[in-house]
Amino acid sequence: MSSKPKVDYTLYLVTDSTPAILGDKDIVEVVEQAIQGGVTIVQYRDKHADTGVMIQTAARLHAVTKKHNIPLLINDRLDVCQAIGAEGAHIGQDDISYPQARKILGPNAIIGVTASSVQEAEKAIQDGADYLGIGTTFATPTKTDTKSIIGTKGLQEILGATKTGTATTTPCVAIGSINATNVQRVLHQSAHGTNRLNGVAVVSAIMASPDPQASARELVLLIQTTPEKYYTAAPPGITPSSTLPSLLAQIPEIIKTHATSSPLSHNMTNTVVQNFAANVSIATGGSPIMSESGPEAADLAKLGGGLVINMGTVTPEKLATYGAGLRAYNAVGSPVLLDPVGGGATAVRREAIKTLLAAGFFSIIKGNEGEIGAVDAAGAPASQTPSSQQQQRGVDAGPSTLTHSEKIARVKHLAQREHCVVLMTGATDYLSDGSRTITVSNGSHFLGKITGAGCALGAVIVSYAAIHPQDRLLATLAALLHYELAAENAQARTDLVRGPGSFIPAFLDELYLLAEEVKAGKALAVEGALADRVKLELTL
Ligand code: 3NM
Repeated sequence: MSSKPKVDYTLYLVTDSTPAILGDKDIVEVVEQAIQGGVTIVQYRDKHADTGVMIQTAARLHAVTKKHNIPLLINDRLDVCQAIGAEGAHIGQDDISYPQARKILGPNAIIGVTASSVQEAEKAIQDGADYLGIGTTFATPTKTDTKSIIGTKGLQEILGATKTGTATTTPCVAIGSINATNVQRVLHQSAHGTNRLNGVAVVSAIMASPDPQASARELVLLIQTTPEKYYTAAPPGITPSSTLPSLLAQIPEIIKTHATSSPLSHNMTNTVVQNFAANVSIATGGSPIMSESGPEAADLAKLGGGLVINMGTVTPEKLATYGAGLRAYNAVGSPVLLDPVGGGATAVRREAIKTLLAAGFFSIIKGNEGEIGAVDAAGAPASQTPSSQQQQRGVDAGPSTLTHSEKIARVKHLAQREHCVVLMTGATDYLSDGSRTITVSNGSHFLGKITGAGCALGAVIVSYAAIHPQDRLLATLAALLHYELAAENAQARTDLVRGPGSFIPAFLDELYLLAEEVKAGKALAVEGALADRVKLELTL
């Protein structure tokens, strides 16, 4: 080898020759088709074959990769690498050490190292590895002896550490159950600031595919189409408003669009609030469906609405259903709101939050202070002791333990970590997308005296998020203001409202009336009328 080739890690194919994955296809044909589909680097990995067979297969593969000008690396077996003159090798933590491998293969070989933790990553970088294969991202039947399943949180932690550590630019690819349904969210959720994965490594998504070329092409397209298109508060090319007057000016139009387009509000919600949440959604102009069927979610996700996952009465069976719903909506890029009801109350709920955060991407996370604290703690990197873990009593928020500036910091940090919109409800609501943080001090004290007020708000937010994908923070704000101004209007009806019981019907009326008036151009649309009524503060 004359000099080290420059490597494109975008789509890294790791081969597998077992019948369960390769079937009766020819490995060399599969690899060639995959390269024609866009694979940029290939690793030959075979844990079972005899050395002679490995050398033969590797030589055939090398002929193909050389023809397409793509590097071929050999997993673990430096002897096979040397025998056929491959461009390099990939070594795991239990294989030969990196310095030994470098000594054997020489300075120009590409040598990658597997890392499952920040410590392993830092060590490999210090040693001088050419790239890191990080994971295992998600549990995979392709490799069952994996040591740790680190999820996108673990990837994010490693990407964060490799950036701040030795200021390295060592490329990183993630591996473990990555496929067309999750590749964009893996790329999005693993990002730590501007430090991102350089690519993904896959086995079964291509090797087990009946059409490896088409599968590779689809993956490359997904990798190259910015995931932000689906997942960020504001998609690429759109600069969201960042002043209060400009945000407020858009709210009447958003309320009007919502009230006239009947967006679907799909609720996988708790049994206590289903009826109330459905009525609230209808009153605002939404079209609610309270379906808790995993198989049905894929069809419902195609209807352009949003999904609420509300853990209020979570059970193991429901958790599986939530996962199916989450995947279905993520696959089409429609919004999903997590309402981690009672998230800090029991170990089961804390675990449920962890499972859900690992299972997919939430566009909006909404909860009271205790619940947001539980989400913060559940997704914190393993190396950090979460400061936000607090015991919650029942599903109520409990007494606040944070100051105003701590609350701002909490929602902002969580929004940045999860790359989503976070709403922490309370007497003052805190709303953030990680760069804009808004506090809202409207509403009615009666909202704290009826059950389901928070859950019903989720049902409203998600359909607002569906009709205003340009800016999901603003969509959430519009939903929140619709909700809280209607609550104020209801409370003001002292002729009708004497307590929580009579507040509920008055509130439904006012949600409906506010939407009707905005539709008719009467309420809130008059210059300044909205600004006069809401108490907002924006922190950038
Ligand atoms: N290494 P699939 S996981 C080869 O975590 C390999 O280091 C892993 O296969 C690691 O894309 C894995 O089919 C298998 O899930 C990945």
